[in-house]
Amino acid sequence: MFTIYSDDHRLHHGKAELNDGQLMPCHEKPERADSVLAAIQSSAVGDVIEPADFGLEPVLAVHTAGYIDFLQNAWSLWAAEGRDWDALPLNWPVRGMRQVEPDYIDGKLSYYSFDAGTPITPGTWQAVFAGARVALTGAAKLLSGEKSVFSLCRPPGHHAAADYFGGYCYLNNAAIAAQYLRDNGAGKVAVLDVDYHHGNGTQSIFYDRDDVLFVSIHGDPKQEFPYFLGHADETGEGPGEGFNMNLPLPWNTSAADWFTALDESLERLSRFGPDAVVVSLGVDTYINDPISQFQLQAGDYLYVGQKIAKLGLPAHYVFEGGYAVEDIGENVVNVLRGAGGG
Ligand code: SP5
Ligand code: ZN
Repeated sequence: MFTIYSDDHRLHHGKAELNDGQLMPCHEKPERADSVLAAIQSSAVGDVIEPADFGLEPVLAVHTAGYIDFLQNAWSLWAAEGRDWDALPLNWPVRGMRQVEPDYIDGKLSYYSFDAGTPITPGTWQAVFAGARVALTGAAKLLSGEKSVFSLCRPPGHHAAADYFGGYCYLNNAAIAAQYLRDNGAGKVAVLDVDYHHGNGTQSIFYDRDDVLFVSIHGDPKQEFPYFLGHADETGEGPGEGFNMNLPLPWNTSAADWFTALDESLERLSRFGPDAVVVSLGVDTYINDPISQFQLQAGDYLYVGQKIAKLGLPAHYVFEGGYAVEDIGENVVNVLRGAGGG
């Protein structure tokens, strides 16, 4: 199985996220991709290739022009104010406030974000645009007949919506890939999100559509980030009614209970009958993940890949979360091995 990877992810290396009431080193750091790449290179998963260029159009098929313009210019607007530390938002437009884009950069950061864990740095745009190219290259490979591919995207994407960033995510790589598949011949696409956190961005992008099914297994938003989306009663709207499925699970969920949810997800996915599946592959469901509370062990990830492969569908694995840097390489490789890559 091909892995698509670009070194440009290194251009995004945030200094700090707000966590437990303090600014602390970002969990989402370049070493995450190093770990996964090293594990792939030292296993028999397959070749690692560079992404191709797709321009901005397939990114603008998912994200608004205003948001992309913001991402491209945020750092220079921030630096023009004399700041040399990463840009972070400070407040948000909650109930009763208005959604009007401010002129000043600090206000724009607030308008286009939902948390204080997702810094914008000098190289963020270049890195996230490269990540989108990685995901698009993976999608293109699937369209040209590959059975399964892995896009080693960093930073992750599934928390990013059409017009906001957060949860360490800026561009929604999985959504960009799914939309590209739709626009280039796939009639129906399913997104299966197995990251520990709810893929709020992906859900919101496809919520009113019946051509892209979104299914997610994640920490119950009553307990877990992102808190404000991901409940079981979110089933889609308008034509999309019935094409969104959330399986929230409590803290300390065992591997056995998690796999029961996976079986249910795969059953729904199968019934949908998609032409391809995009897997938002987070391995923060791992028992030793530093910010998460599920209990999967390294060997369990083999079954994740095996069960998804049993669908018999072209599958595009897109890397999302997973913060136990020493172990995420092995966990990802286990998924890909299970899926048939080496
Ligand atoms: C892609 C992805 O996995 N994004 C996750 C973003 C989570 N950000 C919030 C993390 C809050 C962690 N709090 C843990 C407290 C432990 N002391
Ligand atoms: Zn996650």
